Amino acid sequence: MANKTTAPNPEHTRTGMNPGTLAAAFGDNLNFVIGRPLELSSAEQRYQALAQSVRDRLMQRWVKQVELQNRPEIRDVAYLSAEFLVGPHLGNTLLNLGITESARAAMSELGLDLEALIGLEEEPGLGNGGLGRLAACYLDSLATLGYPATGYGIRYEFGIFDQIIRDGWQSEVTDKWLRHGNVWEIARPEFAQVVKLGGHTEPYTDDNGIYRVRWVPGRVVVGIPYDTPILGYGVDTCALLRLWSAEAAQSFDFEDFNRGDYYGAVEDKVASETISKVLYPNDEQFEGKRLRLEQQYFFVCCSIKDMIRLCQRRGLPLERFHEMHRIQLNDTHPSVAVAELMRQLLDKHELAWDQAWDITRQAMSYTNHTLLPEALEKWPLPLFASVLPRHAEIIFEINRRFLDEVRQRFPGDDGKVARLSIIDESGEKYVRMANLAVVGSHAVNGVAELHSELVTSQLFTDFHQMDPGRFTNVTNGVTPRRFVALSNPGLARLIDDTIGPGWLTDMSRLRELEAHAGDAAFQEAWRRVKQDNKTRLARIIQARTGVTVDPGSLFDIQVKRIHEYKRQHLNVLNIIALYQRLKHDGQVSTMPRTFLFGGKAAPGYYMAKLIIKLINSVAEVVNNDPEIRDLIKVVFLPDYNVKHAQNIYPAAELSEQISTAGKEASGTGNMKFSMNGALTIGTLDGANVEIREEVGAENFFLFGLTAEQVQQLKASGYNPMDYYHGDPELKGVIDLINCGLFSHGDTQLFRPLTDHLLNHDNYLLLADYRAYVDCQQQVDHAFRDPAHWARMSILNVARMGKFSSDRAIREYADRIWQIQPLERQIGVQS
Ligand code: NBG
Repeated sequence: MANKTTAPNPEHTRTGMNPGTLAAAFGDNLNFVIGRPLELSSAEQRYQALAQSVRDRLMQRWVKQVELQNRPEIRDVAYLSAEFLVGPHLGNTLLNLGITESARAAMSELGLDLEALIGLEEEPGLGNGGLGRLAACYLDSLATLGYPATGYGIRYEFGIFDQIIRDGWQSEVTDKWLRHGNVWEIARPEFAQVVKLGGHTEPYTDDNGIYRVRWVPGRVVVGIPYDTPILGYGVDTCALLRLWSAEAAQSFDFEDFNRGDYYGAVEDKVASETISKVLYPNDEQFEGKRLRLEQQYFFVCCSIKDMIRLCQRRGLPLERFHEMHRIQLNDTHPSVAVAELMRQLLDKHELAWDQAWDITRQAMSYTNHTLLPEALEKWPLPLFASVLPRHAEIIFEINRRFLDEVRQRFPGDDGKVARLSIIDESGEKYVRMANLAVVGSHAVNGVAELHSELVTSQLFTDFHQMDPGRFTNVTNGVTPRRFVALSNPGLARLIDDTIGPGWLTDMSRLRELEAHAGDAAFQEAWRRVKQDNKTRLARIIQARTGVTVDPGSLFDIQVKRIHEYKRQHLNVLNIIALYQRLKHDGQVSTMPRTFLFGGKAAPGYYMAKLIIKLINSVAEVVNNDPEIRDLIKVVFLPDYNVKHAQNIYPAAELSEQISTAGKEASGTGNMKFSMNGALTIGTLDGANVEIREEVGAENFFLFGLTAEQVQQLKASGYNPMDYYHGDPELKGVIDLINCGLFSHGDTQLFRPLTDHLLNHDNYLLLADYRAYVDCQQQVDHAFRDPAHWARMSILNVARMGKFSSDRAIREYADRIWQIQPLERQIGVQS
């Protein structure tokens, strides 16, 4: 069919881009879609009408692209991820369409405030932290660079919990993000997929005498896709976010119903829908729950079937599946895809094993996001086989063939065979999902240079020895559209005015700022932007916590999930040391500082929750101590999420990236801070290493043991008590916590934390304490010289080009997926 969609026409209410057409579209949508007159509409309904108007403009572009993309020769990327932390859509889509100002004018004509409407959008919290946000940044870059791509995941009815703080403790509140519906998605029941679970397998011989297996499931659920196009910046191309929602295969079991067992009939419906109910709120902690495995399989099965459907619709034989679809496994959560694609190709489409395996390996690639042993997914074999009996068989066969190869290459090396095996047989049997992902992929990457190095030298040593060429690094990146242009419009404007536009899609151009780094007038303008952002954040802090902070103080910020390896409590130890010095030595001076924390703790992670309580307890004492004269303030900003992050990064002056070296795979907050002109205090961990390389050692506050030193210290027998006894200030700090100063005299409250530090200290806080505290004093010193600080800040931004997610996506595209932008793919054939 010919392309009937029209080009954007400024006169069309449905698609026009000027204030007049936008205002008219808004009115139409309010009347015809929402069904309210302006005067009687609620703020929420006005948000909906505006979002609907923007969505129309988005859909116009999407529809066009689908038509272009629907050819057999087009290769696309399927990014499989259990999490997508996309953040609110409205502001970002306006930015990408380039109509923020039009929309502002349109709303103001109607007496409405654009920012207020944007602020009403619920955040789709479909992720835990860095891993989910990375997936969202990658969709933004895929769309912006014009690569055909689909992000496949789960439409959780309840995303990551909302965090509230009660008496200093975290409590969790259900995230009802769909309460008012979701304007940005379109349900596609016509593309529903059926998913089998449980049951058993039956071998049989087909008409040609070939041995085959059929899977007789215990139950069946249906996956309904919900589509959200993600528009690129300044282009008409979109990536598609396709999230699956679970429904019962039949709403009612009529047999039960007729017997009068109404509740029994409804039971199946409830059980089926449970699968996509809720996101597991664990960041880097494996939870071996059956439901979690069902979630993983559910979205993987739907997604693989969807890709096969597309092949068939475009008339491509399945033998060429891997030429059409490149599948990226975002960590091991979707790694059952290896077995599922094999199952589809073997059982359903009757390909031979070798050919199916070839297709699978060429299609798949896997990104590892953590080395933490507690995060590695290992399913007890009996549990795995009871949910996925056919996949267990296929995995055994993959493993048998793979281990035969290992034995041939390394005769007699049983240790190696045991380590490489997809099945852990050292005790109870487990399926090692990371091994499955590596064996089934043609490329495996870590997310920063140091991390990728450790992936090969420590995690997958034997795999690397067998096939070094399979391993590579792609350092993470973040989108400067959301995290600079949208979050920090003042900075974006200043940069535009200084070097001209274009840098948002070519971040190497930021280097042109270097020439202005020493210019006093430019520094002044730079500081003014930061000051405005700090004033805005101070107002938010006041409104949300009641704490008054001085916008003139140094904003020192640590926002990220709460985890012992990220060492928020090391930050607290420094605050207490500073507090002690200020109280006991009147001579000590410090630049006024605001220590800001934010982040969620996994609900079952006791130590992380105790760290939150400690932060709030220290805040209570420090903030209310008249002797401190407001020189330092400590704030825990509740419910850290993408929406709040957008107000935080632009206001930061110091970015805390203080994980134990070797533990943070990459970090991406570190990049967002630095792009917004914050200086980093950090260890040589994850992407910090590369950030420091880029911005220059003189513009980065480095401290602490290296990953290698950490290992050596541990190997030589680390004793935290030595540091406690060897450093009177450190001893004073820990004793102060233990004496109950921060807990209304309760000497036991923080014992689990201090005891752990003194007796185990797995993350070497005490070993790094002195270096950290001294480095913080260098920060204080540097902050006294505003011109010097401004220069360092400007140079940080100027040299952050490498960390745009555009660079990362180009690397995946060229080195792992071998894929071209859509425009070029089409050009190539015509
Ligand atoms: C996280 C790492 C971060 C990294 C993100 C994105 C997991 C399992 N890993 O360091 O901890 O930046 O992934 O790669 O959430």
